[in-house]
Amino acid sequence: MSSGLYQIRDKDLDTTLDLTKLRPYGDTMNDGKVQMSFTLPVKDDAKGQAAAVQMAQKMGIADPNVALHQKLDETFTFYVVYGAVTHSVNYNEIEVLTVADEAMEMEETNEYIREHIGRKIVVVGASTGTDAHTVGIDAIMNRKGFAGHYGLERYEMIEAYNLGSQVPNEEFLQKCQELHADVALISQTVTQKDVHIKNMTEFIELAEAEGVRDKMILCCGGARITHALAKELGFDAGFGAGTYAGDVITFAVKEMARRMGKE
Ligand code: B12
Repeated sequence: MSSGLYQIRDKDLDTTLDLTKLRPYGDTMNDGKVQMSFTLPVKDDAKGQAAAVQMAQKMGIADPNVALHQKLDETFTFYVVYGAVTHSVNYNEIEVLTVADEAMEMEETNEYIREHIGRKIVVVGASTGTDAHTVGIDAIMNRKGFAGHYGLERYEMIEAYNLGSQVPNEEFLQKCQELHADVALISQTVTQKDVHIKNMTEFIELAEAEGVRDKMILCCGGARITHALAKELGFDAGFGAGTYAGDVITFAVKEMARRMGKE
């Protein structure tokens, strides 16, 4: 290997990382390189590509390059554009509200429940309101689990009830009461026109009106749910994409123990 190659790399490589001006990393530090994709309702030709370039420039992308233009049909074209963002963010100033408890393994959770709660706990979950998406709540509750993480139905110290999808708030709350739920899990996938916010707010109001809000740990989840949003709506915790059963149940059992003073 010639030393010349290393000299070129050393010269070109800006290794200065400034977290107050954080930028995406492509080939070198701070180069701001990103790749994005979108569809324009125009035909696949040079004019369409020029439109994609302008669109990227208006989004703050410098030197946009159309890496791919793919005809979808006569009047729709899919673009992949590569370029450098001209913006940066101050990483040091970012504060995020997150669930602090580190997820326990299934056996560890069972042991924690035995030791701190002293009985099986009841967990009731559903996709509520008009939401028909079941995969998220199944990932958390189904015995076989998701991506190698067992679901709550498999936990020895948990009685888990998955009520499925499109369960009205009233019915869900009634079932929680009938089953003496310790933990209620609500899944919300569709967020169009903020339908999830309306539905989850309605659930909290209902629980408060029935005087049962504080009898259960209330958790919600879905691709666009954050812990901050959940707290704002009156839930105890919220979980987004990439959540496993261990994440939510660790929070729930530790919160139960905290409330019982048996942490
Ligand atoms: C499969 C699917 C469907 C299927 C659902 C079948 C079923 N049985 O679930 C069908 C075809 C029915 C469907 C219908 C619709 N869908 Co759809 N669907 C999808 C799709 C492709 C996958 C969703 C999924 O299964 N993800 C996999 C799971 C594992 O991920 P997850 O849900 O995020 O769950 C994880 C976390 O969020 C979290 N989590 C989720 N819930 C909970 C709950 C708790 C308590 C906790 C702790 C954690 C947790 O843990 C899970 C595991 O990590 C997505 C697009 C996509 N690729 O994501 C669109 C998508 C969700 N659908 C969408 C839409 C718009 C619809 C429809 C409105 C379309 C229409 N116009 O009819 C309808 C709505 C029907 C209804 N009434 O709800 C949009 C939602 C956009 C938005 N933000 O609102 C998406 C994003 C597609 C898109 N890009 O537009 N859909």
